[in-house]
Amino acid sequence: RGGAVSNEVAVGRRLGLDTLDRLGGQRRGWIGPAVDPRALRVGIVHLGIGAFHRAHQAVFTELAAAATGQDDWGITGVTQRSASVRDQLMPQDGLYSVLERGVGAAPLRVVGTVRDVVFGGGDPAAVVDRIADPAVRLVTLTVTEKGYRRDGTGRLDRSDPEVAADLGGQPPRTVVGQLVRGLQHRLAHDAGPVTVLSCDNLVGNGDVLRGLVQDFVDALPSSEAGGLADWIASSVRFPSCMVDRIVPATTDEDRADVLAVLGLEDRGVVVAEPFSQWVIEDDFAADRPAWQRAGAVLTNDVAAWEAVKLRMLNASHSLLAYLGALSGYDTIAAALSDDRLAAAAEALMVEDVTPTLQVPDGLDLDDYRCQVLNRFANPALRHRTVQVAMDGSQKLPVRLLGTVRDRLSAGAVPRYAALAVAAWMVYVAQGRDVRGRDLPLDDPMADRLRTATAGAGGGPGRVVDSLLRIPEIFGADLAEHDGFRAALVEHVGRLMKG
Ligand code: CS2
Repeated sequence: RGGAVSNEVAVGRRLGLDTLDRLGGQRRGWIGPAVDPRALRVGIVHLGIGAFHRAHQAVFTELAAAATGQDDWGITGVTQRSASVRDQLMPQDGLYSVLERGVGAAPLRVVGTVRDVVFGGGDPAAVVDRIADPAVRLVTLTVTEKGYRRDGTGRLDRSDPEVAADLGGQPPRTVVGQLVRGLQHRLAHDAGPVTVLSCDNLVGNGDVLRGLVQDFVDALPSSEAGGLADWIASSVRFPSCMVDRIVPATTDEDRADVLAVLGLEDRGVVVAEPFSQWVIEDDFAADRPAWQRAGAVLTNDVAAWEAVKLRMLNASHSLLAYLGALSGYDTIAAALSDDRLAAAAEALMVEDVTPTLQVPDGLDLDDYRCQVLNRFANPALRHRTVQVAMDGSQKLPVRLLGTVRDRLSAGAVPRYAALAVAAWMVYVAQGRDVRGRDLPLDDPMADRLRTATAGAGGGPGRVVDSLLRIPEIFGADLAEHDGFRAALVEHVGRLMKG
């Protein structure tokens, strides 16, 4: 009998257009796609179709299409490094569910806006072709900080072997390579103007991406670059935007919970908090989904929103991740339940970050701070400290070092921003929590970081110097600031004692 039951789940009971149809009106505790997936045509190529995109932009896009009745904003997702998202979603006709957890959670929602998934690593030519499709008017991106391949000065890292290979004319493997080759094809086939929208946590994400695309084009032989730079300047826009939703990695328990509600197996489940926000610079080369109908804000002042979000939310998230992981807390919510850590997160926002911000119209910064802390405290999310701790070399400059520089130039040493950086340093150098458990160093610069700290010996001064002298992270200026260094040494010394 047990065998028959598991067969039933394995065969024919997986989420897909037909199995969903067969459920018909039996909808208790979940809602189906807001649009008819079969009728949707693709208008968006999304690079980096991880959990975050599926829980954020894809939902806004589906709700916008439902509000307007438009059927031409389906999404082709590109998975960059592994084929797993394609293998999860394609047998399900692109369908997946969004499981909200926490107070105010909406019912489970099945999303039908992703119509196709391409594995960029396995089929780079397909990515270029999709970007060049005349029906596509938008290319959106969530490729994380490291996907941009920037060097220490923020320009395209031409010493990166994959960037160099893409420049040499290989089928592109890097995001900027995919974009430029796609744009080149668009120009050649007269496919029309397109908007490229970065949705990653970078300062001025649109400007950053425009600059990297420019660097790539400038490095091409003039025969290839001819006309491309001009066409990009006239027909492509790179608006910036601020994205916000906490999306922890999906677990087996999440998938089991969805099976129980839906009665169908969904291998593409994404989990999210109820909160979701999107503030987008209103600068498009062609049309766009009516995202404002789904609650997004279109504005001409994204920079202020972006700074608030990165410096308040992401910075305190990182502080809690490193201090929390070192103290043996597995989740952000558990870290925040420690009064000392909660006080440090609050003080970071109040004392160090607030004086550096220009507050956007209509935002109450005190409310914002309380809301951020409440969101972090959501016990149902189980967002792991080691997940947020990933890629510190890429995240620190964006989240914390802008605050550090602004405070130092105002003549103040930012104590709590320094504490967050120090906690990262101890996380890297020590690699163990108070209970002696290993902490994973998941970072594109991991080897470099390990080598730097391995030679540092035990003392706090040596640990600080070994990392502070990495210019790709700290520039040349911060290593030279005595007050900042002294604050780091003091914190590192205390944290290393446990
Ligand atoms: C987090 C973010 O993993 C991290 O580094 O700080 O992913 C954070 O959850 C989102 O930016 C929230 O919008």
